[in-house]
Amino acid sequence: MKKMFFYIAFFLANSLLAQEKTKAPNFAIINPGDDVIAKAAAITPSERQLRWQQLELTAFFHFGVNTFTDREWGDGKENPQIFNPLSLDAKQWVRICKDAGIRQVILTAKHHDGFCLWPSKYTEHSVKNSPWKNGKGDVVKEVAEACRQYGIGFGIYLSPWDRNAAVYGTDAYNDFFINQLTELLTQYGRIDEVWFDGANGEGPNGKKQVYDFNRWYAHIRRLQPTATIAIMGPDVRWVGTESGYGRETEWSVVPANNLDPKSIAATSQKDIAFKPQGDMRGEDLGGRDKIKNAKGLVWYPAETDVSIRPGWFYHAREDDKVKTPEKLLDIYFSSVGRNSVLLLNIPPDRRGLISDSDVKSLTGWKQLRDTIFKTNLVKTATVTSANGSANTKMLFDENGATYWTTKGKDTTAVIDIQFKAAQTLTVLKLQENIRMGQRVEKFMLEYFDGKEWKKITEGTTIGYKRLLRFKPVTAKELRLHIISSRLNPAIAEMGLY
Ligand code: FUL
Repeated sequence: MKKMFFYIAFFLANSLLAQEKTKAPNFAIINPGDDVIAKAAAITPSERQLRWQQLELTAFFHFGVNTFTDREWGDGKENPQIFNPLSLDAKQWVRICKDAGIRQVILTAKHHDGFCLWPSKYTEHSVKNSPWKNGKGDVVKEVAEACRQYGIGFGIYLSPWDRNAAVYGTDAYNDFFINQLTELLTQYGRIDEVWFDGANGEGPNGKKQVYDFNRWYAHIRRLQPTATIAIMGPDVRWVGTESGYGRETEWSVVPANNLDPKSIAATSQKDIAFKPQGDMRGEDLGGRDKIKNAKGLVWYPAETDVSIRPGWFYHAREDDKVKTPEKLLDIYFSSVGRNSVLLLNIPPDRRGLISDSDVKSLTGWKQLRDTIFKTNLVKTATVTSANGSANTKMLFDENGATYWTTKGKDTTAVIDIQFKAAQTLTVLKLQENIRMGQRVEKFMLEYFDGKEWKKITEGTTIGYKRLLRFKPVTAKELRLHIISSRLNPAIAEMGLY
């Protein structure tokens, strides 16, 4: 009996190990003669990237001394005495986000002014020298606890540029930064995202700071292995604009010039731990033309950051400039609906509360989304496909891990949708099972008007999620064409609303 247990345990341990071993890396080195298109199509996100992508909606809280000086960028010379949010309620912040469907928040633990929202041991420029809670307060702790209470993710923004630190501009700053990271990554439970922007200035010595990013990444991987490192980091790419509007063609697999075998050998991991280098700002980053001569490819998905107000920090004068629910909806379609994660900034005010105007917009935005996406009409249709797997139910089982695909090596497909009675439609939703990679390059939706087939809408990439709005169409019969795909398309979800 004992022996039997031993064998079972041994077998289980081995199969777990095998699973771990077979998990594909989130990058590929391209060698001469390789089929680069097939290789690109087989690259999949790391576990942490997959978790992050599924969040869809995340929020930023820009809060700090700038909230009290009414500025966007502080110079580090602020008197900590100005920081006094008398009604600060982090639970209110997080509850409002949760009610709006947001699944993770990122707090500016330290912005460019160097003022720390936690009582860091390494600087005097922090909450510990403010009148708020007699210097005993800790905003990072309060937000982290609220996130745990409401069951949403928690991330930190730690500005590399620090206009207060005396050591900025010297090697010692990299140690100082590691110390601050250590405090944040060890004292507040699980951290889900670490967000670095690229701002870089000169220190008091007149020298530009050289950031030791690779050392910081390794440190984060060690202390918080499940955290995504965003923007100036290996896991998440900046979409390239702060407008809220991402690319129509958005590939999560992009070329990386610095992905040579030597740099890969330096990371013993399957997921890269350095920032991929290449054109991350063009209109199409991963199309066939862009990858045909690539030496390396990496899964590096886009994040779209935008503020609900003109500025990143709260300014009373912008209370009447809060984005409307309709504008936020448009941003939703143009970020989440374009294979990106939305990072929406909602800055708390001087009281330490999210103001009414922002709450009103967020509530309206959620209502608009709920109304549009209430019923997926595909669920009421007969869905068939001549060259695809018979199990078309996978297309609307609300499970991103199951998928419908084509037979043999077919990279094109036609999916027929037949309603019992004509339906009026305005939105198409498509999702690929990105656990298989990102594959679709071109698709088109059409309807039968009684005489002929007419195009409703079309697109290029799908990725994790693609949403397309169109003028209302009333039809009984529709067809989705997958016109081009890198390998067999693996469609996880389809929706019509
Ligand atoms: C930028 C900063 O300079 C802005 O103040 C803001 O924090 C934005 C999200 O990142 O780089």
